[in-house]
Amino acid sequence: MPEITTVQGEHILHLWQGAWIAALVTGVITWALIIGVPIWFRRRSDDEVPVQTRYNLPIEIFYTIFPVIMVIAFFSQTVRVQNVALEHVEDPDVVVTVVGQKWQWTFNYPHDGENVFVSGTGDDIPQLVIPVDKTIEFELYSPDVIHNFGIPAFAMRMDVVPGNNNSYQVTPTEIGVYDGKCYELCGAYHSRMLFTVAVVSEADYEAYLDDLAASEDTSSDEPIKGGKYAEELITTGEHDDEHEGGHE
Ligand SMILES: [Cu+2]
Repeated sequence: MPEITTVQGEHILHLWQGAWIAALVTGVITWALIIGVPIWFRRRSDDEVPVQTRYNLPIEIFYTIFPVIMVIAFFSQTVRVQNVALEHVEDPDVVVTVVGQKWQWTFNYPHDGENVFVSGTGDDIPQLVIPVDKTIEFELYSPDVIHNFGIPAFAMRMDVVPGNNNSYQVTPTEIGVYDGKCYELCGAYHSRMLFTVAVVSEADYEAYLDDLAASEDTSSDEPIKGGKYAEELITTGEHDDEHEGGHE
């Protein structure tokens, strides 16, 4: 597993580690029985027939109840962590509108009542910039097909479904740059739906938004939720100026 750098991701990491430990303990006991029983209870001589036990009530009760307890434990821990991972606090510090379009990402940020954004192309991998130690909500939009917005260092990903606006929140705890990509096979250039995430200080975050707002190419009234623009860039290498909010 990569080093996990969000509050929510820590819970997911611990669930994964706990599940592996529980599964390995079960595995070791099971392997010991599979290998050990034929050795311990083998026929040792022709005169001596092994005990022909028909049933053993305590063992049967044990191996009925114990797996049920395991299922309950796995299930309840999964639900508990899922609730943490999907928790939505009422007032996230930042709401980023993430658009997965064929075949790149657009990141929209609210800034002084306006919208600023970056939009990637197949050749130009975009960077998502978010402040450290703040709760960030990603609102996921797709104008075309199902994509999946995932960041391994956050131990989180979620489908981006047209017409069904999914969202999740993260609280990054460490400044750094992390990789992200589309995790849902979405067409010809799926493999180029890469992006990076820069977790920065709040001052750097504000400065970044100011930079975007300074250019008409990266600011707009409303979040850019359409997708055609990036598709054209990939297939023709240039874009048509008719599309609003485009940038070079
Ligand atoms: Cu995709």
